[in-house]
Amino acid sequence: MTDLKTGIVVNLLAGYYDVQLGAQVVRTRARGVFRKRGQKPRVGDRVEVQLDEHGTNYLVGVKPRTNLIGRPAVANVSSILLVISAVEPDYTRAFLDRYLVYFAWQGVPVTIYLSKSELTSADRLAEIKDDLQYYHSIGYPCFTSRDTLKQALPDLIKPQAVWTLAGQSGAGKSTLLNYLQSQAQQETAPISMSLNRGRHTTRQVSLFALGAGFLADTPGFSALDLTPIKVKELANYFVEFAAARPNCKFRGCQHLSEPGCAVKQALQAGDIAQWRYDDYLTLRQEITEQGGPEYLKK
Ligand SMILES: Nc1nc2c(ncn2[C@@H]2O[C@H](COP(=O)(O)OP(=O)(O)OP(=O)(O)O)[C@@H](O)[C@H]2O)c(=O)[nH]1
Ligand SMILES: [Mg+2]
Ligand SMILES: [Zn+2]
Repeated sequence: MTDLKTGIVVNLLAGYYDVQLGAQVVRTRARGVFRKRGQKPRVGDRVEVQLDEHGTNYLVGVKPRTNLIGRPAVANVSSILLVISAVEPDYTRAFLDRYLVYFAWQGVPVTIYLSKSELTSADRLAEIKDDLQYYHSIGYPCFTSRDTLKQALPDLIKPQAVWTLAGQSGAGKSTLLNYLQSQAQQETAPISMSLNRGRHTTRQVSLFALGAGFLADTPGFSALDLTPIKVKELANYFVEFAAARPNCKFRGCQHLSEPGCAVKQALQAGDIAQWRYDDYLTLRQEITEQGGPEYLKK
């Protein structure tokens, strides 16, 4: 009997699992018992590895997960690093709010990074930065300089934490990862190419060591299905609404046209941004309509 070691799955490839054990990465195979139980280890899973007498490493156990997010999935996501580009694809508030609602629903904190800021006009950049100031003020740290992010991020990543890149195809997730972690050599491609091919340049999930934990590259979770969210709970995931909500007159206030609504008051006072409220209404409608938006039905 050899001893068990605990590590984290950093890569999946055709039946093999690469596991970070201390400073080294070992290639392991899963015991058949997993398949029988219908259990599939994922990148980010904390696992037990056993070296058998023939020198083969076996993955013999998966520890309980805190979450499992996206497709392909990442397990135990502790924070999201959301990459939003100023252009190509163009910055939109609606898109940003979709992501923020989704991850708030999943209970995972988000840090925002604006890419390609040098490709837009000074006026447009100022508008986007005003928005980011707002997001920052409601609790989402925002970075617009990759140098500043590179300085700050390693200290933000707690031991063993799994930070995960999210954002649209072509936003610049892999480009950012390659900059933050020089050992990562992830493929990147101009947006026109990735869109023409109708798929992401990055197609797998992989973890890269960063700070005391990891940063995962992903295809970005761009087809987010919000329809499983209960419509009555949606306002909870607009974090600044949730803060005003205890002051609404009615419990369970949906902030539509109820009297004594503190969210509507904050909106009128300019403390809640109008676009956030409009996006709340749009997402409410999407959730109540069957099936969600067209692009999820493909
Ligand atoms: N000028 C400029 N180009 C950038 C920046 N970030 C990314 N790019 C370019 O944008 C294109 C797409 O970048 P990727 O890093 O491949 O995008 P991605 O988010 O990983 O895309 P997927 O893997 O398809 O999800 C590449 O041509 C990059 O060189 C940036 O900050 N400035
Ligand atoms: Mg990529
Ligand atoms: Zn209300």
